[in-house]
Amino acid sequence: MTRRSRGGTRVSSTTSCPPGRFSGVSGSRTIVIGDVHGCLDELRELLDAVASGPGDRLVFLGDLLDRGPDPVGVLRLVRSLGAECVLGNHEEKHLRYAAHEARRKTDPRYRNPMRPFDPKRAAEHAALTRDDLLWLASLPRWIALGGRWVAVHGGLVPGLALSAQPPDWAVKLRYVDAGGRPVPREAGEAAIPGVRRWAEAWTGPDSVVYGHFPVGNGAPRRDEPRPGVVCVGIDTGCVYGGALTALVLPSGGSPDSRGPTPRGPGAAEIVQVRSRQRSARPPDSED
Ligand SMILES: [Mn+2]
Repeated sequence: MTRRSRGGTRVSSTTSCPPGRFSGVSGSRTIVIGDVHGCLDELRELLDAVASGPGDRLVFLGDLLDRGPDPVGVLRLVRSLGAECVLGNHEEKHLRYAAHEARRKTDPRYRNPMRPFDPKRAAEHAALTRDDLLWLASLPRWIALGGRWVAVHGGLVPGLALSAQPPDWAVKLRYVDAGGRPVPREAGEAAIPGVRRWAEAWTGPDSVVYGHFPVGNGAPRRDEPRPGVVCVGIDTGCVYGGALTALVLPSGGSPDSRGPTPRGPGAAEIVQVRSRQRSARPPDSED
């Protein structure tokens, strides 16, 4: 992996790549961006750094909302760019909250069973328009990117085709047991023998870019569970003082663009900007 500096932006590549090559690439790229969590300034800086143009496909990995300084601003920017996005567990939480509140308004005896949002999150939820909520409700759980890449927020259950993936796990999966079955986060953190990250057990055939699981040192996590099949985790904890990360796939293409010679995962590039947030540990209690 090579790495070079360009101003405040760290650019690295999964292949050795001649200097200046990146800035010469334009159009028809697929640019995948990790968990933004309200970090609007860093998102603007990252979009500048990747110099996304009209020919590029822009895909977000979910968790646009909550925690950071301007979640609603991030949501509006992503919508205004016409970008695609997979559903994150934080978007899913706002949708569930909205559904309970809507029911409560028509049935005064109904109680919203969810833990109340803290005042900041409640204010942000209240700022979401009907169109924002409809957009959130339209988000898919995974997106086939072409070139044998799939984008998902949490993870994919090994051994299952995309069409057979359990939708609830797609937004929150972290660990699987020795048989490849999903287990709760607590089981993964209890160091039970055989339990490991789903990406270490992923069976392919697609390579996967995912978010949700913050990488401690700000560098993306790369697993290659089978030869030629890679899983790249790009939640580099921007809201916790890490970095905001994009995976740039030069071939890009529409979901049905898999040709007979798909571009291999090695062609991907990583672009990052440093967080402007104060460092903080990820909460233990919330998926
Ligand atoms: Mn998440």
